[in-house]
Amino acid sequence: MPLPSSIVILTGAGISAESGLGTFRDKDGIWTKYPLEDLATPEGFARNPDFVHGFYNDRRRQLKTARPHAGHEAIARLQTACEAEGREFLLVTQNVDNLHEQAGSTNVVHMHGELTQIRCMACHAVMEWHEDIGREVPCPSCSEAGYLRPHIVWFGEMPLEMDRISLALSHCSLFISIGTSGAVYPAAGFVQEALYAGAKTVELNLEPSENAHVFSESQYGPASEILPGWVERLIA
Ligand code: BJW
Repeated sequence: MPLPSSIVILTGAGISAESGLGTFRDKDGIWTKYPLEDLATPEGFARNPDFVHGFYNDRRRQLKTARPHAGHEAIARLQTACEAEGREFLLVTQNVDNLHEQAGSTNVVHMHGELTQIRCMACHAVMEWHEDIGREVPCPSCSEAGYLRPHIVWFGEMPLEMDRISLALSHCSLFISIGTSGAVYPAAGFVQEALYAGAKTVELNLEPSENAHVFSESQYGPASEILPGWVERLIA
């Protein structure tokens, strides 16, 4: 069977769980330990920037030693196979880590931003950044101190590259959702957009997500175990 003409993959925190990065809503997830409204909203950052910088500094440090697993690598292999056959392929991740890139994926859409980028609220420059940030750090672009923030999409903010995602969904023939609970919009609504386009919809997750009933095919288990075989069957 030929590969589908246009594939869109959406990944969430579950794909990075076996690389040691925490998920949000699972038992022991990040939002069970920390208050979401203090850490993932612009209002929380305005109230206590030191707390929010500390949270993202810890996660940026943790990312330095995190490595991709067989599931990330399988997605990168699928991209290579699609591009070799002239198929369209878009990987959209809600994750702010860079494990897909470490595994070899390219042109990844990070719709919720990236841990290794910062943004200046004074001059709006977005810059690569791998170290800790604090209020005392001046912006490398405009030299103002106190205006740097993580380049992360918090609740109430518009996710990034929505036009590119919507265009890909509008004509995709296969939509695959991996390691996401389906609790956060607009990402949770992508499966509906893919269905409107007539796509086959597949969920690969540890357990059924909030949207499980909408998918035409599903397989449940750890991403590192189920993805390699699923991708090999598609490529074969
Ligand atoms: C495994 C596994 C293994 C575990 N193998 N699987 C009321 C109704 C509808 C919407 C709203 C509403 N009120 C407000 C809204 C909008 C709001 C929203 O959705 N809120 C909900 C809580 C209801 N959304 C927003 O505000 C967004 N912006 C927005 O909507 O703008 C307006 C707009 C309008 C129209 C069009 C477009 C835009 C912004 C959302 C920002 C989310 N930010 C965060 C934090 C920042 C990133 C960071 O710090 O890392 O992003 S929140 C957090 O949740 C993070 C994640 O990307 C996101 C999704 O979580 P994810 O990835 O699904 O993780 P989990 O933990 O939930 O699930 C993990 C899954 O993996 C589970 O299913 C496990 O089973 C599985 N798993 N181990 C495979 N080994």
